[in-house]
Amino acid sequence: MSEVIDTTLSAKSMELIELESKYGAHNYHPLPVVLSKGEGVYVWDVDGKRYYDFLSAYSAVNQGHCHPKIIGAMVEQAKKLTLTSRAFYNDSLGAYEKYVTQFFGYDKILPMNSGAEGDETAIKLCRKWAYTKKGIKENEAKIICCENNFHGRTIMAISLSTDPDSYAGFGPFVPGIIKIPYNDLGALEKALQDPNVAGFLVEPIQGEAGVFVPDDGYLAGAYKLCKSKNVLFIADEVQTGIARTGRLLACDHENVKPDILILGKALSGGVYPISAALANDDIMLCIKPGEHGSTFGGNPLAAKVAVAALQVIKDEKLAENSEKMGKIFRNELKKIDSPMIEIIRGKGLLNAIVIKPIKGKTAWDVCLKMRDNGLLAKPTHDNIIRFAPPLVINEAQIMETIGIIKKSILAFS
Ligand code: IF1
Repeated sequence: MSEVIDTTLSAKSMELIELESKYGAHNYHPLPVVLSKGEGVYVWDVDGKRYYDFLSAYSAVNQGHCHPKIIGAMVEQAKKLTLTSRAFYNDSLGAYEKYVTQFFGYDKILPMNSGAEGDETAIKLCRKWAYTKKGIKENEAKIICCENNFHGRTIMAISLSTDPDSYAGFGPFVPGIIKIPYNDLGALEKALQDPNVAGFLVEPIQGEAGVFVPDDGYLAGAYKLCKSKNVLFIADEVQTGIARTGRLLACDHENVKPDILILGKALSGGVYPISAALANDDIMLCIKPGEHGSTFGGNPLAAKVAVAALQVIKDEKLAENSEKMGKIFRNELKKIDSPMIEIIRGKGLLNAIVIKPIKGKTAWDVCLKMRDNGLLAKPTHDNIIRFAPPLVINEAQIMETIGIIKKSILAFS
C-alpha cells in the first residue's frame, strides 16, 4: 500500500500499521495515522501530535473522547458487575430502560450491542408485528428500504444494500425486500400498494451515501404514507441520532415519531458497543420470551454507560450546540474559494463536501493534507469528505478547523 510508504510517518507508526496489516484481516483501508489518546474534540497519535477528530468514530463519540462522566460511570460499574446475561435480572438495567424510554418517548426498549443488531432487531420486530397484528400471511412480509442505504454489515443489512462493495460476493441474500429511490415519495407510494409491506426502513439523512439530506417534508410525507397503509415507519438513527444533526433525533426536524427507532453509536458516547430498538407496547410486546436477545445486550455496564451518555447530551445541551456550530461551520466553509469544493451539505454537525479532483489530487490527498495540518477526516465514495466533529466543539475551535480545512484545500487549488 502506497500510503504506508508515507515519509511523514514515524518509524513507530509504520511499525504499528504493519503489525495490523500482517495479523489483521484486510477489511479496512485506514488513513495512515496511529492514535493512542483522545480527549474531547482531540486525538493524539503515538508521537504525541494532536489532531481535531472530524470523524468522531462515525458519530459514536458525539459527547467527545473519554468524557469523564461516561468513563466514570463505566469504571465504577466495571468494578462491581459487568455481565449477568439476561438469564437473571440485574440492578442496573431497569433504571436504564426507564431513563431511555422517557428520554425518547417510547413504552419500551430492546437493548442490543452493534448498530447492525439494532437494525436486525427492528426488522424482526416489524415482521412479528406484521404476522401477529397486521394479518400478513406467515413468511410473506416485505420491508421497503432505500437505495444507497447503509444499515451495517450483517447478511440482513447487506441484503438491503445497493452498494456492490457491501453485498457482492456475499450472497445468497435475505428475501422480502423492496428497494426504492431515497427522497422519492412517489416511489414509496407505489411500493406501498403491495399489501404485504410491513415496514419502511429509512435513514433520516443517508450517512454512507455521503451525508445526503432529503428534501424538507420527505420524512413527514413518508410517515403519512406509511400510516395510510398501516405500515411501520422504522428510522435508523444509528448515525443521525443523539444530537448529531442539531436535534436529539434527525426525525425531530420534521416532528416525525418513528414506530420503531434504532439507536447505536453515540448511545454509549463511543466507549462501548450499545444499540437499541425502541417502540411502543403494541409492537414491542409482539416478541415473546425466548424469541430474541443477545448475551451482552442490556448488561449492567452498558446500562450505566448509556444513562451517563444521554445525561451528557442533555446537561451539555449538545443538540443545541450541534445546531449552532453546524450553521457557523457550513457558513464558513462556503467562504472558501476553491474549484475543488463542488458541494457543501449537511445538518447540525453531520456535514460533507463533495470534492472535484484537481490536477490528479483527490479527496484522499485532501485528507492526508488535513492530517498533516492537524485534522482527521476520511473520504467516502472516493470524492466525499465527511466532517463530523464531537458535538462538544466550540466556536473558537470551529474557526481554527476552518483555517486548517482552507489551508489544506488551497494547497491543491
Ligand atoms: C464501518 C458508513 C458511517 C450506520 C447506520 C447502522 C450501522 C451504521 C445508519 C451499523 C454504521 C458505520 C460503520 C462503519 C462505517 C460507518 C459509516 F460510512 F459506512 F456509513 F457511520 F458513516 N446504521 N455505520 O451508519 O452500525 O453495526 O457498525 O455498529 O466501519 O463499517 P454498526
